[in-house]
Amino acid sequence: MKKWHGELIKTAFTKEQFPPERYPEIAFAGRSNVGKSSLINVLLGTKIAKVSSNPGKTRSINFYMVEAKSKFYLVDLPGFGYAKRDKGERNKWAKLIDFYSKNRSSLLLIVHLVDFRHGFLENDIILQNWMSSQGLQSLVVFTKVDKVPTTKRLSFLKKYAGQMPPESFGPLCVSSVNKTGVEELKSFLINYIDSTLEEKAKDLGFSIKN
Ligand SMILES: Nc1nc2c(ncn2[C@@H]2O[C@H](COP(=O)(O)OP(=O)(O)OP(=O)(O)O)[C@@H](O)[C@H]2O)c(=O)[nH]1
Ligand SMILES: [Mg+2]
Repeated sequence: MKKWHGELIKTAFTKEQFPPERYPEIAFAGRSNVGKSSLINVLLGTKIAKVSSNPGKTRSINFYMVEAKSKFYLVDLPGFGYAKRDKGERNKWAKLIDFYSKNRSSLLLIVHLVDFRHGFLENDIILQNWMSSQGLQSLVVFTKVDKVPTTKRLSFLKKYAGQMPPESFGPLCVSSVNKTGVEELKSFLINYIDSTLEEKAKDLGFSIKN
């Protein structure tokens, strides 16, 4: 697939700092340290998002404008479940993420990243329940698959299959280290944006197909 070009448009600590809803948005959510920012870097082919081995690195909602087949925003959300931040700060993030996802009509999909080694933990289940209560569409992406030997991957997938929320897409498996699954993820996202926009246009009574 064609290379994606990305640019950091906005770092938002408050809702007033969100950019206008001009393009479709795909948000990356998941526990701290699961590899959200690393995957954004791999998708964009540049070290644009800050990555750290210490959980809790991304503390703002970061909007990246992507120029691919169509233009859209990739949105890097602060990780959740990081106990070392103080409660006040964690509540502030939770409120900001909650506000973002409830009020963003341009938000098409949440990519829920889950560490392949650990599978769905308590916080992931809370996130899934919350997304389905909000009617948010999600795609499950297992990260860091390079950390699991190839011979064990199928049994891990079988183990997690029963925990997949029925209404979400996926799972896809990726590694930001050796780029496993990255092209597949890119294709999924482009096709998803195209078909969702086409559907929305149809609802409005016109076609956007070339
Ligand atoms: N082996 C391996 N390590 C990875 C992979 N993706 C990320 N990492 C490492 O995991 C750590 C956390 O990565 P980040 O991308 O900062 O994680 P994050 O989800 O953005 O974390 P927060 O911003 O704290 O929410 C870093 O040390 C990365 O180098 C992967 O696919 N394989
Ligand atoms: Mg991050």
